[in-house]
Amino acid sequence: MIKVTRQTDPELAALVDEELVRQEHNIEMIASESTAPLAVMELSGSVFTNKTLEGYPGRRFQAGSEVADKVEELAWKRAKELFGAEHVNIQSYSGSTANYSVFASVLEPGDKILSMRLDQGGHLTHGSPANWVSKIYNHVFYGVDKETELIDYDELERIAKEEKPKMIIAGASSYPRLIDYERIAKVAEEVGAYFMVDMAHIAGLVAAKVIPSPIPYADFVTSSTTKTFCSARSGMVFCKEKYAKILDKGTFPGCLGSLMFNTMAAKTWSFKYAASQEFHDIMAQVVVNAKCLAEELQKYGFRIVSGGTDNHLLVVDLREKGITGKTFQNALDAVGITVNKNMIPFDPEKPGVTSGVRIGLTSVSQRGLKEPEIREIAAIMNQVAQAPEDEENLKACKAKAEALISRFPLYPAGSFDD
Ligand code: DSN
Repeated sequence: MIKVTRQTDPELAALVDEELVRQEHNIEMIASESTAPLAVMELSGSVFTNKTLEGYPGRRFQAGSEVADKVEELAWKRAKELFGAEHVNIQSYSGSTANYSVFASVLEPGDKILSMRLDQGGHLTHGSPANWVSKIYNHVFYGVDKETELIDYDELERIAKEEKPKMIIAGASSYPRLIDYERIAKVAEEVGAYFMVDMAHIAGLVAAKVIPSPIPYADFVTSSTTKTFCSARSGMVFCKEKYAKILDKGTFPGCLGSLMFNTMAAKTWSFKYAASQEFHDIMAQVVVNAKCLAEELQKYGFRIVSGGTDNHLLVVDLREKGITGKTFQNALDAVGITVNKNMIPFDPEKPGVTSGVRIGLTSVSQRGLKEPEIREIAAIMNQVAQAPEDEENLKACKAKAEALISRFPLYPAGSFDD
């Protein structure tokens, strides 16, 4: 797949090979990652890369759009059927720009947004002081209950009634539980706010109908198309038909420029694939595997935030093990298990250190790992946690991790032979 690069830039080709080997040999458990199917890789590098296009089918600013128009219309049809949505806009380049395009469509500078705190599971683009949106809008936040570590819906409702936000956002980067969209939609209606759900992390599970969909309840649903959706690095936005025109105008020309038609083609393929039995079965196994890992780690004495998981990820509180998220992340990395350090709710540690790690099950489930292998991973994780700086221990764990993952190829043999 990189034949020409190999001939023209061996130095770069070698780095691509090195990354393939890294992914092949590692147990990838970053919750926002998945493995792109080969068709997604092909289409992401297809001739649609060459086409500059702005606007919408039938209303493009550039000539020569007739083929691209058919692709975008096919994507709309497939995406709306898959998610049961009234309207979709698939021009976003990512989950972040999907969020920006909704803000650009319906908010004015100074408007107030109520969203989930970043340090309790929310997302940077929902109003973190570190993100540019915080310079434009006013942000207020809800969080989780200290005891249950579930979203504190009573607090959310109280803040919404006091603050009267123009928009309420649900959706998170590290929340392992289902979200009560119906309840938040009711609050939004009562206070006259738009209700937006960012389903970036869970879009694949929603598409496969293994967890409930926010689409019936929210005015706008945004998403990236990587993560559990397992497609190109890109984005999408769904909305009710009554907001279709305002969303399209807010997306282009309101927020974005010319299209990335290559990834749009890849997403179009994924909207078909995500309706397949194969994809459904993988997504169902993702949830089974996440629950299995949570239960196994609990048996080894790890505390799981909120007591478990309903989706593709879990957040592990390491304080009882006497190690930080940073230490555990680095030790696991050394044995070939890739996770990320993560704040736990009310974390006493700094964001660069943290008391927890976030673990995602999408990539390993795509590779075919099931409960027996997940139990092996839990045992390796426990062994790592017992002596995370002992080189002999890490060496032994690495051998176990490599032996395990070598039984489950990342891609079918020969996929990248030039
Ligand atoms: N928000 C980051 C994550 O969840 O890992 C990237 O999307």
